[in-house]
Amino acid sequence: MSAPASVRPAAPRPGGATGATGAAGYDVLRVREDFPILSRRVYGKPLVYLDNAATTQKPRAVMDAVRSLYENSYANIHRGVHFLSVESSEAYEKARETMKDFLHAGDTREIVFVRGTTEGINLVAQTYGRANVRAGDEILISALEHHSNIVPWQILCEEKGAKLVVAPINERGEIRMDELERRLSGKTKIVAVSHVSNALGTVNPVKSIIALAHGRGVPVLVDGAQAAPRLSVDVRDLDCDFYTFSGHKMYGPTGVGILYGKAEHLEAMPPYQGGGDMISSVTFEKTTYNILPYKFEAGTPNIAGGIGLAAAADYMRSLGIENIEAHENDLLSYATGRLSAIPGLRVIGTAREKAAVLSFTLEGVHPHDVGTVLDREGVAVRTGHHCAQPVMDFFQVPATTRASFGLYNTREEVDVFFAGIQKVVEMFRP
Ligand code: 7TS
Repeated sequence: MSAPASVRPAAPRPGGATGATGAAGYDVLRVREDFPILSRRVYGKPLVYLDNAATTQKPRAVMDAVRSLYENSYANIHRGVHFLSVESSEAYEKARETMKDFLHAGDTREIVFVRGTTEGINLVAQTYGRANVRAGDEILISALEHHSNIVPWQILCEEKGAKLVVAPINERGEIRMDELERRLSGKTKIVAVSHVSNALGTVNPVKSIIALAHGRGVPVLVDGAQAAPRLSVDVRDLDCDFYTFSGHKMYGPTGVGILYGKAEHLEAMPPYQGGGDMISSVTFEKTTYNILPYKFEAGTPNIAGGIGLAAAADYMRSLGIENIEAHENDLLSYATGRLSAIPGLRVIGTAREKAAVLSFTLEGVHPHDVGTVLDREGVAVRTGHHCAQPVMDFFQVPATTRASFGLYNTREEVDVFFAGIQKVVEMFRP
């Protein structure tokens, strides 16, 4: 996919410490009021939460949806004829409908509730993968992937005697498309690639990757963990075979996420886990499986999580996904501009299409020290390898400091972050 123009960071605005950044009419100060935790102070300072790629804070709308379920409608779903069970089941299925719309999918049969991205990828590896991958086959990923889009495929390869093939990246942290294309072969059984890199923020051209793979009859799984919180995702336009993401990174609850799969694949795939709800009938001789999507949803699911996730999707749509994207891109370009003035600071990941993530190293200072000093200023960032060790290896750094922006961050917060880094420089540089 050639990312839409709005994915590209806008030019920094001069001076510009204003709450209302990004899209015209996007009132970030108003938005912040929806998130009670943002008024917390840490170490006596206002919280500046810049660890959104790890997880996002929750708006009242999400907490209210979960609370309302437990206060008014809670019972186990799909099993009871009683009033509350019917009401809970209806709310859960309505949540599925909301997530179908969020992804612009065509059918709720294609929307499977999972625990999160990690489970979505493992589900595909263990069902589609196990059924279709044989000794000598290949699975193609990119060098940008989070460990959860590497290890499940390694486990499958080990079991089947298949080979994990990796498309390399360039110095900007972009997938080398020519190299990816060269690695697509008659042996490739699936391509698995992230939509947005969590370590670098690179927005990958997934639509182009999917077209290339489909040209050779190879299905594609997209890890949308970092895309769902900020980009408008249209699975039919992308034509991806699988798309998966986590609720907690898109302002929803933990322990819930979505796996979208084309019905033709889901129909043909064996089940993932066995148990209640995923069956149609059970005898000791033979069990028949439930229809889609329930075939993949064994056991009592995260009922409140699913309903909270739908509330998060509704919340994001009420703000306008394009507005969120524009707002975050404004923050990214503003922050990139400010940080580039600091001597010895190296931005890791300078892709032309980039979203919401600013990873960097500071010469002579370990990222953990940067993170610790920033923490004392009330600024929450992530330091480490970000579960993407091969990316760190490529850039020959053990770790980076990563600031990642969300829909509620402001330019003033970027200024606090910048001042914190200046303090680090003063403390650690002779
Ligand atoms: N894929 C990507 C691109 C991710 O960023 C993450 C989590 C996952 C998969 C796994 O998601 P989970 O919800 O199943 O854990 N990324 C991060 C991160 O960057 N810092 O903490 C978690």
